[in-house]
Amino acid sequence: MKITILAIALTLWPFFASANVTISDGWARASILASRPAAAYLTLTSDQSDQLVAITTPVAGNVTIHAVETGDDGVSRMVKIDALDLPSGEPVTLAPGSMHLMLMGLSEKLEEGTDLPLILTFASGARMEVNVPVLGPGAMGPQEEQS
Ligand SMILES: [Cu+2]
Repeated sequence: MKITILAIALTLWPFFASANVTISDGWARASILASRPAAAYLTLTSDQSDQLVAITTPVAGNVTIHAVETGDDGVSRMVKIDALDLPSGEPVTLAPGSMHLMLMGLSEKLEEGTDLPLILTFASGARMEVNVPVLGPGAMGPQEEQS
């Protein structure tokens, strides 16, 4: 397993051959206020088809996977994804302007220079814990998104 950032796979069901998922390019954007949602991004590559079904973090009450869709009226909206498909061997990228992890109910704002722990749960039963760096607030920060 190629470890690009700190990633520890915890297998909940030892009798299942769980997919090997590589996480890369993980980061979160520093948030201005704890009361505003924050966004985190990463790239997932699974060696077997799997689904990302849940994300938790000790620092936020709720984490959802969002996609951004542009409606017929030309207005972009965020759409919740309950299970993110991870096709075998194909990188799935969450990046600004597109899919992202939305963190709601932060216990404190995300401080630039710290690490954000994320616990990912997959349909296969595998669980991974990753720490992603919190980068500075940017022009496309989550505070510009309408949720
Ligand atoms: Cu969102």
